[in-house]
Amino acid sequence: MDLSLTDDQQAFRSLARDFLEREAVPHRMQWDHDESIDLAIVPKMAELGFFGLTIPEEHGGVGGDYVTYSLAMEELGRADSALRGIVSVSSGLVGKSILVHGTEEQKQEWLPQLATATKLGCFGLTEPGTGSDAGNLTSRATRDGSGWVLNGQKLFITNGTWADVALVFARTSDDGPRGITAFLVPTDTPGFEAREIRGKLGLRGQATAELFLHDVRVPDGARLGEVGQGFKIAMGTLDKGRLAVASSCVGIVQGCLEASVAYATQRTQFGRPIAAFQLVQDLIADMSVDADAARLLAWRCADLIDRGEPYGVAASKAKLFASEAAVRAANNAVQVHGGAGYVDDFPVAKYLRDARVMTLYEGTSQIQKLLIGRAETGVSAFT
Ligand code: COS
Repeated sequence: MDLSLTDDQQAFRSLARDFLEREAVPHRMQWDHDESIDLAIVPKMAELGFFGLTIPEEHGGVGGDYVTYSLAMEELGRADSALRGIVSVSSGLVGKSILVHGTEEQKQEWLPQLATATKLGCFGLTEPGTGSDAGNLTSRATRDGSGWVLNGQKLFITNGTWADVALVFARTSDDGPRGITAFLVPTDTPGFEAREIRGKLGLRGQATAELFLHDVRVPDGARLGEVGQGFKIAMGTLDKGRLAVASSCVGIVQGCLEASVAYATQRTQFGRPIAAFQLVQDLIADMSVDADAARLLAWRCADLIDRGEPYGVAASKAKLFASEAAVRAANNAVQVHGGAGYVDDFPVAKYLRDARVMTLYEGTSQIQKLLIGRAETGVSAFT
């Protein structure tokens, strides 16, 4: 489905698809079994421009608009959501936070490296005691002369063991969300430790870690934005992150649709391809509608960003719908495949496992509904 995409947007999409069909699709099951992608693909992805999208050329990126970014995230989701996470966390959540809130010095230090993936970033917001209630986080940053000392723990951090820099949100006063400050912490700083979390249901090729901060000392120059501005930085960045997750989910739905059509048209039962049965077509039709609807919601959000319009609620709607659609489509794709869908001979079991986290991270479906509900009613469920 195309909606007046420019030649450049279409060209990037087909370049991305060809690359991922060649470099990712043949290996994704192995990476999934190994619980690690082969990191040799990262510089190749960077060469194609995945990490530099929407980061201006003057900061080492390749520029480009958010519709192109959405197309890239969709292709990554269709191929392997574990790869999408590396890009959208490192150059998305971390890179975009620096781009919007960083000093010139911070931009020069980090953006060219994040945009070319010579360095990777991770986003340290979630803690063992605070997931949805991010404004209540308890990691602390205390003044120490001209710098800061950070202590605390972070949980479920994508790229945690691979990252060179962690964007850490820590409490600098007891003033709820207004008492949080953001810091760019090089991961080789003494006292910083990342431990990999193994045995995830999905996204097994992607590093997910627990972070421990024991008296981690950073200069004041590591502070991103003003003291007390950290929660707003996190929320603003997550709005764009939600577009990335939504687009990636479009890719999962699209992948499930393609796999189901391919299987249903060659698999015969009762003397006919199972695609001929109305109940199988029912499942496939739902996937097709979900792919279109989720894609249009993601593109609408991307277009709003490109036009400089408010996009937070559009991001929540896209993320809510697309993530739920990805779980639905993957579940139905396994149904179309029958027993064959329950093993790794086809991609649909992995799609189902990978899809499951999409309704949880970067704001659960319930949080997205409350944000949409607040926008519609003007009444907050959080206060
Ligand atoms: N962009 C910029 N600023 C924002 C913002 C956004 N998207 N959302 C909230 N803010 C600001 C508010 O304007 C407010 O500013 P003031 O202090 O000037 O009034 C401040 O942040 C605190 O806002 P509030 O207390 O109203 O918080 P919210 O109700 O907006 O946020 C929820 C509560 C639950 C919505 C929020 O904590 C959330 O999104 N939680 C989910 C976290 C998440 O996605 N975790 C996943 C981590 S990554 S895997």
